[in-house]
Amino acid sequence: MNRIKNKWVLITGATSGIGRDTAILFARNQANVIITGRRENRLNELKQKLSGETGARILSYCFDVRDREACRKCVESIPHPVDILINNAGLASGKDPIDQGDFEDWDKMIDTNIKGLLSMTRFVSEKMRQRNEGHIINIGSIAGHEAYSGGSVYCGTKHAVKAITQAAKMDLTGTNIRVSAISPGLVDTEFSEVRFHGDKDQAKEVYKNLEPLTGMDVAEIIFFVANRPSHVNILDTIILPVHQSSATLVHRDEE
Ligand code: NDP
Ligand code: 8X3
Repeated sequence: MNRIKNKWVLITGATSGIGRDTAILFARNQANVIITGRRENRLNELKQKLSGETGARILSYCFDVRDREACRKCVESIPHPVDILINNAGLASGKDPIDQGDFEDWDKMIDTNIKGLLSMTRFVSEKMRQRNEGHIINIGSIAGHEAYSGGSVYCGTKHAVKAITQAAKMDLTGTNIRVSAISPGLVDTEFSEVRFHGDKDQAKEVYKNLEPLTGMDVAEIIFFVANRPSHVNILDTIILPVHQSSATLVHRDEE
């Protein structure tokens, strides 16, 4: 059963990876999709593709989730109530040990993964409470359930996403608003290239001799979580490739 049809779904970070595939999947399932991100050319390309292929109504807003006023302006400009907010925009920047971490990397991760997600949630949830309906879906990570060396700040931000999800669910107790987290392991997107500051070779090593998840694998789980009957709230889901068993335990085929 498709309960998503005609819903308005706002996806942050829809220019790449999980967010882009989620936008495609929801549009193919007749949702109206609001795509956001900082790269305007990619937003335009996706908007054109989805409008042409699916006939879904697509809106796009180009902004940085670290800019709180831009988040406010986006939410205030949307001409329809947002039924589902998918807080997906996020990144890892660097993988340095704690004593060598780069403050600029740390700020980027904290300001995007925590504060950006909070800004969007604050503005959208206020309106959801007024309507007594809605669904907030936060993209967490296995790194929000476990920590690993070199991930002190990234894992810290994703642990924060887990805590924010749990507390928001409690704050909204008694309303019809649902709150969920999606916590994937290794997904082959632009994530590792961004983490290693554009070093494609280093990024490739992350997925070497292993079949990672795809953005669409995760999009399908997001869709499943969003498409439950209105009395069902999935609070979290951990999704791993079959050859990944924890944040750090990965089996790779021999060369
Ligand atoms: P990608 O790098 O492919 O996509 C990240 C998206 O986030 C892009 O659309 C990017 O858009 C957007 N984004 C990043 N920073 C900002 C910002 N400041 N303002 C607005 N948008 C921003 O990576 P993924 O698809 O893998 O990542 C999506 C989410 O999934 C992230 O939260 C990540 O932490 C999480 N995740 C990823 C995993 C993986 O292994 N890939 C595993 C578990 C979780 P633009 O640059 O145009 O702004
Ligand atoms: C991204 C997955 O394992 O690199 O959240 O932290 S991992």
